[in-house]
Amino acid sequence: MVRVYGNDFAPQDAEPARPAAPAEIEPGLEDFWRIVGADGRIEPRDAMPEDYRRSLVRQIAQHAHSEIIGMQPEGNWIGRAPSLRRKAILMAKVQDEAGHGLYLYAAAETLGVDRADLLDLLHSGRQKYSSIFNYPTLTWADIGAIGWLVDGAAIVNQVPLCRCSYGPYARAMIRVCKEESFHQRQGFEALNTLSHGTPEQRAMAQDAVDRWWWPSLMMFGPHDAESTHSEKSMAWGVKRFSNDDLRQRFVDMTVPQSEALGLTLPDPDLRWNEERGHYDFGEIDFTELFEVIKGNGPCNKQRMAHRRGAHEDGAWAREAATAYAEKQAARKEGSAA
Ligand code: BYC
Repeated sequence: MVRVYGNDFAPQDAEPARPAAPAEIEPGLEDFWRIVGADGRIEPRDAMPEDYRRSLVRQIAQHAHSEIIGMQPEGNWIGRAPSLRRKAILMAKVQDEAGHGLYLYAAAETLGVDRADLLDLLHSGRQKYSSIFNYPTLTWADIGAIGWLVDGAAIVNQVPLCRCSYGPYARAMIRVCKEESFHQRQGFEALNTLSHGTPEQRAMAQDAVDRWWWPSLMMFGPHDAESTHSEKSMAWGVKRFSNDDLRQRFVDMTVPQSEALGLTLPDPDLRWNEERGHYDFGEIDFTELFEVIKGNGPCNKQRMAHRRGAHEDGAWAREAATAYAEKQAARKEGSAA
């Protein structure tokens, strides 16, 4: 079992049956399907279907982009954190997100792509990043709500990815999940302080939860029936659970936590269903998700402009690192001669 601290989740306990391998296996891919069928790991030099490789590049790049764009809404509050302690914690968290981006770009590169090209695809709008980072962080309580809800949703989505069939992605996710779990707890703790504080602080915490709840549910993607990649991704052992199953898991885990916080989740249809053994919840506005994905969310333009600017401003650091690496390589060559 993959153990993360906080929202422990043993995904294999209830993993659904995997769609079968194709009836006719392409010559040369017998080992791929044998390894996937036996729950083993595919490594970079192993033969793999071209659409498996392409789909992984798409998902891992999108995930990496989400991590680095995800630094923006939280970075917005580093200079305005209410205490030195909160500021130090937030800085460490935002730095962790940059690290997650790096692990993920490195994992994508094992599939034969270059991170510079992936960044170009992001900057030109040809690759996506998570919808959630297109919402603004209006008050300090948003930092708590992001930690609790957004990182909470990320953990539920990502713990099963620690068991995904592609070795470098699965291994990167183990460390990411441990750190996300820590982030989720810091968000809960920050929000707990506010929800048990003055009436104004409590109102601020409730307002943040009201704004972040539905976008957090959208992070899991469209309903299963509308999910274009799920079927193949599950047959390949990349996705282990469907979008709707993970979303349900998140709701079930979060409702008791909201009760501990003394905050209300903004859904009048949310109630325990004894028969199903799960919480029922209201309809998600998927029109909003698709509009945000298309670039029409409240902060898409701002996020992309900032990202492109940061990339241009960082050119000198990339040039310096390349020059240093070349110098080191030349020195090594010189001493070997
Ligand atoms: N936002 O067939 P589907 C984090 C797209 S990082 C934008 O179900 P799939 C964190 C989807 O790409 C959070 N697009 O896709 C960081 C596809 O479009 P394309 C990111 C979305 O891949 C810092 C189309 O809709 N987490 O949490 O099977 C601080 C159809 O969807 C979204 C990851 O990236 C969305 N929400 O499933 C704090 C995890 N949902 O590509 C926290 C890894 C769907 O065909 N990724 N789309 O044009 C995954 O698990 C899966 O890729 C998803 C989607 C569940 C997101």
